[in-house]
Amino acid sequence: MTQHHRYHSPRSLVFAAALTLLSALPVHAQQLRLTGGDYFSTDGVDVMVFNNPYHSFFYDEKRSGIDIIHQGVLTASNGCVRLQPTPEQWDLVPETVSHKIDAKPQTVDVVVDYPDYAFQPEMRVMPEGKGFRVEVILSKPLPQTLEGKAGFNLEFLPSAYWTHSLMVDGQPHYFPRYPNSETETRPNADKVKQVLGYSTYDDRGRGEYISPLPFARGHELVLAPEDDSRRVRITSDSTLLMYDGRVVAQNGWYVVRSLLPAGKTGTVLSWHVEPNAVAGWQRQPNIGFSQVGYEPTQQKQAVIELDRKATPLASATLLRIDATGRRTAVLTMPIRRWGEFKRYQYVTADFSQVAEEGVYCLQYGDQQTNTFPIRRGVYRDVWHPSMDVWFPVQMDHMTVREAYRVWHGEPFKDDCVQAPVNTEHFDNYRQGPETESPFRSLEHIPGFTAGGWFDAGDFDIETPSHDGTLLSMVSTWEEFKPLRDQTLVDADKHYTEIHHPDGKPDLLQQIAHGVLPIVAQVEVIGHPCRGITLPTLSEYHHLGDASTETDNTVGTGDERWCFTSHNPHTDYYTAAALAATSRALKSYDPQLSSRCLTAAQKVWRDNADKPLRASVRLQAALELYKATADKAYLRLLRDSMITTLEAMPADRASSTLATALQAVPVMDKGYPKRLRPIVEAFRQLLDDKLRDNPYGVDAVGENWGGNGAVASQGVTAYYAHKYFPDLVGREDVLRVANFLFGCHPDHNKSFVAGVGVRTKNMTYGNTRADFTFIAGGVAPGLLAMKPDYFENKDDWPFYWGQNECTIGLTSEFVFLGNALNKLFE
Ligand SMILES: [Ca+2]
Ligand SMILES: [Ca+2]
Repeated sequence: MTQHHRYHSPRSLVFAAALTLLSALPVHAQQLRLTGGDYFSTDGVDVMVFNNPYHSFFYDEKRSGIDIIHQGVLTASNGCVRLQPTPEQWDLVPETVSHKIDAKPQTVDVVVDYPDYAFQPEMRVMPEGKGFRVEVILSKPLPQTLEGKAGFNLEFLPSAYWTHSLMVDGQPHYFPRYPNSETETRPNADKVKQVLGYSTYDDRGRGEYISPLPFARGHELVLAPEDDSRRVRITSDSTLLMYDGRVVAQNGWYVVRSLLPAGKTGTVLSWHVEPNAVAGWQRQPNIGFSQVGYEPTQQKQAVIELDRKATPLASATLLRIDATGRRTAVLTMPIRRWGEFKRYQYVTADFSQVAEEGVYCLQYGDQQTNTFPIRRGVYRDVWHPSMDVWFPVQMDHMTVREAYRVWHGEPFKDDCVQAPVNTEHFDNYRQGPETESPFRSLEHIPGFTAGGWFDAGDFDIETPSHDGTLLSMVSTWEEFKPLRDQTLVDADKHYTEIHHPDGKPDLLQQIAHGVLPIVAQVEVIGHPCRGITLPTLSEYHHLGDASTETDNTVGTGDERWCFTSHNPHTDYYTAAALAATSRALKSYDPQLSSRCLTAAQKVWRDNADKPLRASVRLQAALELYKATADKAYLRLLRDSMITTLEAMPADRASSTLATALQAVPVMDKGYPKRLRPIVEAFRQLLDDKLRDNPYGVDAVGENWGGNGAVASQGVTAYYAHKYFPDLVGREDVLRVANFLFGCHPDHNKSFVAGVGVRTKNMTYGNTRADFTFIAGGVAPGLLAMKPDYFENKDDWPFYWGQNECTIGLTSEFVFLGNALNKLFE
């Protein structure tokens, strides 16, 4: 409960209210204490100290070092000795050397290492007064090169603090809504190196970089003094400098920093940090339900997420709203306790018995949810925004218009050049000592100025994600034949227009567009490749219209690089995608279809001497058999499909099982009987998930949100239900849909942007700095922080693992959306 009433009450009432509180609650919030040996905690304040080390590949993710979870929200992060005022993602992050949690005397001691500078600062955190103390301890004086550069930083989430005040040594200020603090230019020779020697800054040959200047300085900072849920007081004998990281990177945070002194050892810096604790604070319940609504005949269950300290109520209520706005309670639902999962407890309320069509909402305690429908055909349109809007916006090499808006111009007319040999790239691309292609390093490669999708929020063409998306789209086509046409795609003019039918099914147009760079790889390079991406970090982090990424002129040095290395796994996956695509396009575009099949067969033949023992080879065999009816592929499937699945642990077999189920129509009569025990193990796995958490899916991901696994579970459940309805039911598919549509932890908005009554405000795509969404994109979902925190932020788009939509997940959702309709035909 918030206690804002005191700001507006006469003094006597405040006194009366305070007396009431005194009788009900402890006088003061408890001191921070190490709970369960993991992190410091008190009422509504959790302080994690390097429970989450810096990531070895994503570097600065703003979810490492010292983190503060304030009233259930990650509001401060990156507490650590850092080498820049406002570090960016690719600035150096330290490795953790040691991490000691000591319950007596309640300290956490961390030593980190910057190997490039032989610099190993120690940080010690301990409860102090109403907050905690951080000390930085040096065993050797600061290296000279880091004097004036190394400091202790703690970063604060802009969206949690803008619209709030700030007090600096008692003087009133407010947080800038938009970054407007000052910078200075400094010579590049003075710059602390970034990871792998890269530079995020394009200095246009000026030999200088920009360094932010502080917008406030003092010895006592009080952030958000007016807000009990956000107030943090920081004091130090060292000067506290406050920066706005957004002046150098739009995903920057507000940073509080003190420089480490030169020439000193021992405890060289100490801060007292006091995040406000509210005695007896409890998080508000999160009432999870499907924002899309429900079919009358399906099961309907709200999952309510509660603070662990909360006492569950006895019941919840379902209300119906009529045309005059009158609300009528139509069902009192007994609350059933489910148990604990991560940091919360869960209860459920069932309203399956209500089948009358209408507008409804749920009430638990004094909280009423937004409304949702119960009606027949509720899923009919759910996949339309993904195909009508989201996929068109992802189209590379096209100008994409929607009514008055041009989403982007035609990008990358200068694609592409051969990636140089021996290149380690920052986004998980690498080129070995050979080009493995007919091209020399940096030589222009023709044939890549059409087709493809931006695989996510960045501007690369990633081959494996294209393969997965094409396979999923062909499955959607062959299983459901959706003829929807709401998009104009003019491949010759490189022009796409949203909400403009052109007489051709949009799904086939997307398949034909997406496969172009993939088939070109086999035809021009000779085999599938890792993909095509931006050569430099300063190009890679581009925000804005993709057509301004390069100058669109061949030979000027800003072209994307084609990473031409390959391996049997990518080869077989690509062969599968090409073979599947050849079937879908057979009558729509016979010439492209035939190119795809020729390429698929070539890739298969070229790998004949490397018969990979993996399910991806079986997937390629299945797609090739369906495309050619060549019995050699069928023999391989008959010999290996079941044995391959039997050798896999059930929890890793879900997508292979989907392939095996898709093979049912082409296999012998005895096949379903042999497959049945595998489907039984899948049934067991679904039941295990229902015991793990009340949602019955892998709700929370570790490095990336969990929704990819959730959607994949739904697709496998759909095929399992199709062929083994006695083992896997309709509800096993619907559970996945309910989850994606809002019946999930943390908040109850639909993860599918724009689909449902209340949906994600922010997802991460081409428009990632615009605090908005592109309709139909599916958010990655809930992302974990060790040991028990998870979240999906919806006021801050920039966490890629939470909000960066991908073509793979969104194409799986299109399949599921069609499947939901099929279930109720
Ligand atoms: Ca169309
Ligand atoms: Ca160029």
